[in-house]
Amino acid sequence: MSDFRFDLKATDGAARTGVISTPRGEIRTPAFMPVGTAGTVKAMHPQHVRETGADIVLGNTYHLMLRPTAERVRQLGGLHNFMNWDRPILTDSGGFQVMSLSKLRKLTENGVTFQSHIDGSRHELTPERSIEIQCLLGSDIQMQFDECPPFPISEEGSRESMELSLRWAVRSKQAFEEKASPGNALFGIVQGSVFEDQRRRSLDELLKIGFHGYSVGGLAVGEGQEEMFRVLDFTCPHMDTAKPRYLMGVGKPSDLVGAVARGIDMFDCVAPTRSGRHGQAWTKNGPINIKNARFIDDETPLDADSSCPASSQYSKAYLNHLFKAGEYLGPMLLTWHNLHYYQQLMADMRSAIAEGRFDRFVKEFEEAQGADG
Ligand code: PRF
Repeated sequence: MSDFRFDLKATDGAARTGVISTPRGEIRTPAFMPVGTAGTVKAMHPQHVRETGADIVLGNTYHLMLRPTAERVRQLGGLHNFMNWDRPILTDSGGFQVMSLSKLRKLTENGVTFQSHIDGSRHELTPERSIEIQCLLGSDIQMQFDECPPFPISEEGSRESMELSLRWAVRSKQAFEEKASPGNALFGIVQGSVFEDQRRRSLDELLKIGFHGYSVGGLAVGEGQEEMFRVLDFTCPHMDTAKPRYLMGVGKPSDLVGAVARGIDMFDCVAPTRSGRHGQAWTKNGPINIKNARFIDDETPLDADSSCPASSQYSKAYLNHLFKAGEYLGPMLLTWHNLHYYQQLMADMRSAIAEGRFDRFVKEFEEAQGADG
């Protein structure tokens, strides 16, 4: 069986393009990972997810441990078999979702206890249990257990949280070494809010522990794009150039372009799927809301030149009708279109970097998108 590996193919300024190799297939970077929280990329068939160009999808420890449970997924042949997706899966470790979704949370040195948002039942997640669950699911790329502090947070509060995440990083690595299968990978997560010295310490300590890749956590939590880019500006230059870099929970298209320009290789975000279900579609000229009355008689498709059926074979008037009538096909088609738009954007960035014209690409992207992209 082949190992987990990252090969950098080309750089252009701080931007990078490469390939992550895993036993379940290759991931071309910069990569966008559609979010498949509960064992499904909502409103999408797995084969269509693949046809948009996705090399990997994301799954969530938190949701799957509650329903149908990690042990049941294992019993049913693992998450890949369960959801009929045979390519790589990255799983988040659960802490972030506990903090945003569960009730009555209690954080201690050992981990976090909480009540399920589904039925109120009590559960505990620790670094050891999180890694055990990610192994039961059969995750190819696992995340360390961490705490994502809110924004804004005091310097002192952020430091305590960041130090706790570092101690959890050590325990996550230990558990991973005991439980994981050959070819699996574990990523550390850099925390430290918007504080340069804390980000630096977090990263330096994670580098000493040693991971297959490094995530930047604690961003896109309300600080705004400019502040997020400022944090990337002082964090990315110190990251290991030989390892993949993953910006968690980001973002809209302009976030992706700006973060790739600063050296990020991997992203996940609910934006294309969630906003697609609510009627928002990304286009070459920025986002539109298909429910808007101006589309009621618009016979043009979202993108006539696209290879994606959802983008080229249905008129805006029809999509507008589907949403107004509350038909399932509306959210399905817009999700499909948005995921294709995102994957095309990643493919375009990979080509631009490989051909040494990324600066020009960024300028053209910004001109075409307008303010909301
Ligand atoms: N930690 C983890 N998952 C995450 C985040 C984090 O900080 C974020 C922050 N945007 C999204 N998902 N484990």
